[in-house]
Amino acid sequence: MPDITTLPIHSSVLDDQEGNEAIPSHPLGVKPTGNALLASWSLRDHIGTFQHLPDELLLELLEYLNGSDLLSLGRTCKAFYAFTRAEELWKTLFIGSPPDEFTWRGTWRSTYLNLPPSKVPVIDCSDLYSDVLYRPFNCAHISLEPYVTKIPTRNQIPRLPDLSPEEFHAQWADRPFILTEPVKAWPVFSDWSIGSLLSRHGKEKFRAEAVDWPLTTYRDYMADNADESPLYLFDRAFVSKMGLAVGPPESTPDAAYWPPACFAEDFFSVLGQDRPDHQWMIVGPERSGSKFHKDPNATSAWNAVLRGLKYWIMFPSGDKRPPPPGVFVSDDQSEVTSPLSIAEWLLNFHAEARRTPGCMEGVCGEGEIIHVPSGWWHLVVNLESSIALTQNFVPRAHITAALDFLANKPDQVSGFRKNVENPYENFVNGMRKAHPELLSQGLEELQKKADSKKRKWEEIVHGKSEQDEHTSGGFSFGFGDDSDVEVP
Ligand SMILES: O=C(O)CCC(=O)C(=O)O
Ligand SMILES: [Fe+2]
Repeated sequence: MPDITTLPIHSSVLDDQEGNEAIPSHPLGVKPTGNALLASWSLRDHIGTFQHLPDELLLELLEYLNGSDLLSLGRTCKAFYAFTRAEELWKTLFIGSPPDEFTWRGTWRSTYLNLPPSKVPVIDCSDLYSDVLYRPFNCAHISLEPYVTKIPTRNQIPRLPDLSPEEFHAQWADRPFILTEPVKAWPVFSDWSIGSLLSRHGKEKFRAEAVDWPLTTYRDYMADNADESPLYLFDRAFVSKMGLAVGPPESTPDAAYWPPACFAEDFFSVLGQDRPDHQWMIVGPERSGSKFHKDPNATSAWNAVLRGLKYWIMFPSGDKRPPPPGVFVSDDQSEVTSPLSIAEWLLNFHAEARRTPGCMEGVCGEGEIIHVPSGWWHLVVNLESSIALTQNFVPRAHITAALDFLANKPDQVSGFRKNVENPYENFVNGMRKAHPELLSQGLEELQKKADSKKRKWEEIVHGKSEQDEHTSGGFSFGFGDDSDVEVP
């Protein structure tokens, strides 16, 4: 039974309820499934036995075909033509065997097949009704505006000109905030634009998710793609690739940028060359972004926007807090599933998220920098093409969190080079040499935390078993209260 509530009936002719711009028509004219209820026939009637399969399964079957098989199938009828045009199929084929040289041609299919626009026929598939084909197109065109405006006052991420290290440590290490001033003094803030980066580093390859592309190719992609989740350039080696000097201007000749004073202290620096990945250049078109996640190894982060505009939505985490709406975490917290694209999450969960206690939202503009405290969930979407720099760090307030993570979640530790065998030991040794007192404090806090968990656990087991002895005489675990205790 088609779910006509999931997508608007022939939305291309309707403005949405908020009066935002209408979604344009699907390039092949495909309409949401609900429209089939008003139609006397469908192109799907002509795919023989396959018409008995749901669209999701059809598309999954097509994932087993190579490029030439997809082309052959697409020639058999209009419905299969529309199905074999699904961009995800061609993106997977392209990424599975990327050619050495290619020209970005506006879609993954045209790029994979090296088809100029004049060779892509316009075929009318307007008698095909399929949410599966229409949804990615719809998500690539929704207006972001309703989600990123009218932020309730209680949710607004505080905005400040700047903070001293003392203010940060005393009051702000656990709170998101935006600083409006320090980045404006960085040379890269005045120098960098897509154009200036292209002229200096156009041929250099940068990592964008699973591919390494020359910046010129990525620029072509940014300017002309219709992806629901645009490919995001996220390069951890940009400092060496671009020959940048990073550090305080007083001590670093020709410094391109430096962490603002309040973020300068970073205890992972005791790891030297063995620290995990910690700095990235991030470039992406409008609608690109990062799905909900927490930053690695219990680090905090700053993220500075040089060009563009980013919307942030964040939630604190903790033993007793559920993950953000629409995000699922395994019992041991090791696996996070955010199954929806950013646009689909906005459509389905943003309203609930905005009402959820703890939610913080803000827009970080050019020359501004946001603080992401250790352990906070965040989802980010670019409202314009953007260039940003980000760095992860461990401030003194979160030394214990970092020790705890490295010691107790070794399977989730990430970003260290393969030859680094024991990050926890390295961190403890580095701290012992450089900051012995802070290390003792951190280890003491860790011990207290472990003791308190153990106590709670024993209270539950012991308390209940005693009670049970009085009642039924048997033993049982009973988590009657809402305590959220991990078994030590
Ligand atoms: O700018 C963005 O997309 C956010 C990046 C981010 O959250 C991260 O690097 O962990
Ligand atoms: Fe992040």
